[in-house]
This record gives sequence, C-alpha cells and structure tokens, in this order.
Amino acid sequence: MERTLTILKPDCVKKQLIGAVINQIERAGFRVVAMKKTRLTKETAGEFYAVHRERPFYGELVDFMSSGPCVPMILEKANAVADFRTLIGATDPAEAAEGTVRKLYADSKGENIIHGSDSAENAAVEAGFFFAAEEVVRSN
Ligand code: IDP
Ligand code: MG
Repeated sequence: MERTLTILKPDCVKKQLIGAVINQIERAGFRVVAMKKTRLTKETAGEFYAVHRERPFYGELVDFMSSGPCVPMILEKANAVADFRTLIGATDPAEAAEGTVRKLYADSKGENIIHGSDSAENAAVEAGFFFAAEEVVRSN
C-alpha cells in the first residue's frame, strides 16, 4: 500500500465537482484515509508550493490556491502516487489524456482542478501539511 496527497482545488469546489471527482477517485480503487474542507491563506499556499517560488506563475498560483475553500485528502492504494498522476492527467488540461480528471473538468494550466503528489516522499510531507496523525484513519 502507498499513500498520496491530493487537493480538490478552489475551482473544483466552486464548480460543485467535489462529489464527481471523489466518485472518479473511488471508482479507480483509491481509499480516502483523511479528508477535510479548509481554506489556505496566501502564506500557507505559498508554503505548500514553496518549491515553485522562483517560477513565473508562483504569484498567480498562490492567489488561486487561496481564493476559496479546497478539499485535501490522503488516498491509499497500491502504487498510489503514479496511478493517481495517471488518473488526473497532465498539468495542462489541453495536454491531458481523454477521461482524466483535468481533461474532463479543468479550464487552464493554472486552474486545473486537482493536485497530486509527485513522489511518496513528497506525499508524506504534504500529508503532514494538512493532517494531524489522529485525522488519518486507515479504511479497512
Ligand atoms: P502538477 O500539479 O501537475 O504537479 P506542477 O508543475 O507541480 O504541476 O505545478 C504546480 C501547479 O502550478 C499546477 O498544478 C498549476 O496549478 C500551476 N502551474 C504550473 N504550471 C503553470 C503555468 O505554466 N501557468 C500557470 N500555472 C501553472
Ligand atoms: Mg507538482
């Protein structure tokens, strides 16, 4: 079993797609082991995406991620990190494969509905960013 961290981004919540996307995630075999609705501040969004600090889109990304509520989740599945990246599709929805979450729902490379960790190591760090140990409960 492996874990990954996802965030249903503010555009996903605004478009009332929380249920549709979680349905797609569960149907792909992922189990939700932690979930909450929260809102990042500019400071916490900036910290979460600190690795992108020098990129030209960083300011836009921080503004977007703090623009409204989001839904972070920890997901569990064999090969969770790579399988989840496949499920959500390429960063830019225009390049995402048919049937992927971003291809189905995202408007742009910036507002692209959903986050997925890029490694098991980063997933653990990102999970700790949102969840305390007692909020993480193995499914079955
Ligand atoms: P990922 O979310 O597919 O892992 P990253 O390259 O890690 O993509 O970028 C993090 C987030 O930053 C993206 O999901 C997207 O919201 C935003 N982003 C990335 N590249 C661009 C860009 O060229 N313009 C605007 N926003 C971008
Ligand atoms: Mg990334």
